[in-house]
Amino acid sequence: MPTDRTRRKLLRGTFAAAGLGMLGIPEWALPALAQGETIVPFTDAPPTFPPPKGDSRQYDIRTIDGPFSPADRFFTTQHYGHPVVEPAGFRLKLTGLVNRPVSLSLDELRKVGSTELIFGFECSGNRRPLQGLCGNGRWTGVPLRAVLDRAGGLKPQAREIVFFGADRGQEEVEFRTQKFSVEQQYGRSMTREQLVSSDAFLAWALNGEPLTRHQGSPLRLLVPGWYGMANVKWLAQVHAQEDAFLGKFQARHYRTLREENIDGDKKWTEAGISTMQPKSFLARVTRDGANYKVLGVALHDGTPLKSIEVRIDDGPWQPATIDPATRAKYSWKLFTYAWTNATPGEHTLVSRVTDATGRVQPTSEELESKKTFLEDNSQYPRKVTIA
Ligand SMILES: Nc1nc2c(c(=O)[nH]1)N[C@H]1C(S)=C(S)[C@@H](COP(=O)(O)O)O[C@H]1N2
Ligand SMILES: [Mo]
Repeated sequence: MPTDRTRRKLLRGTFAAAGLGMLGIPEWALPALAQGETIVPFTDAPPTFPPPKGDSRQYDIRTIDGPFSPADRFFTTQHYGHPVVEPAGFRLKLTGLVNRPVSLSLDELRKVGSTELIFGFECSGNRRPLQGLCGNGRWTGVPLRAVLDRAGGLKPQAREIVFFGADRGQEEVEFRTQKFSVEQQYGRSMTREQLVSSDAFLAWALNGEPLTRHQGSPLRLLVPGWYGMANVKWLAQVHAQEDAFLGKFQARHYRTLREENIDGDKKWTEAGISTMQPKSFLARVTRDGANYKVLGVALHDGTPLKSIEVRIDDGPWQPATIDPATRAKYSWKLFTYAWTNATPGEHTLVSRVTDATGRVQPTSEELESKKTFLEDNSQYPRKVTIA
């Protein structure tokens, strides 16, 4: 008997294959605040975003002014700081169980192909109150499979593909009663099946400009539909191997502990983090005269969405409108809701997203079986006071 989770995964796969793709020709893009429009602040959480700290930066989602997040405001986070990788001497190494190990310069990669990918993602730790570890980009680069072809493809024994960044740091590895301090590169892996069914992409530009150091210059991996940790920045090496990769950021750091009901038994499960759970949250409420407008963000794994809805207080769920400029399969989705008849006093506003496989964004109560804080896609009610 498949568990609920594996069944959902199967369903999701089917729909993802049917994919909406890039259907929409953008008809409108959400503007910055229009003249006469003012922000109605949320009263339930600190209204200020922290200034960039060291190498990390959150995206102040109240300032969203178009489908794509500008490179100089794009959120950024990583474990070992920002290494400097000179584009001139750069080589991407393809090693291990590939038919013809190669190393490719940026020019050689560009000759393999150059296409665009619209992809919005969040860090798996993105959550309330700020929800600022997310962004949407128009990336330029080449599909990973075309680059693997330059290495003659994967050998039959290759079962795991490991992606190493140029950044490294000292880590403690515990083994029973022993502890070792070892240098590790940031490393993430995908199984061959995950890779083949993904649209993994190597990007050298964001919104038409070469990647900044924050964004992983000169080259980064993007795994559309997956949480941020998969998008290895400062990509240095792609290594194919037979064994599972058990590096810290694969095997330990990015996982979720849940209490699950499996065939009538309560079981504690730990699972690695991969694709984004469908999620939405409100970015701001604005007022123009007597008219109120709600703007929100939805993030998902590329499975078509059935609906994004907004609810005011105890009212019914009402459909929100998705900005057609964000309709691409892996784009984040921006949505608006025109709030008419707002009455004076305090109100609670919340959004939820439902995808085509029937997955509904859960409430925090429904997510209580998830014990660790990553993958928090719970509905996030916000309060505003209407004067
Ligand atoms: N090389 C490298 N890549 C990395 C990381 C890292 O520490 N090192 N952090 C990952 C995590 S956890 C996230 S959320 C994203 C953040 O991407 P951004 O800084 O472009 O927003 O980068 C990912 N790629
Ligand atoms: Mo992350």
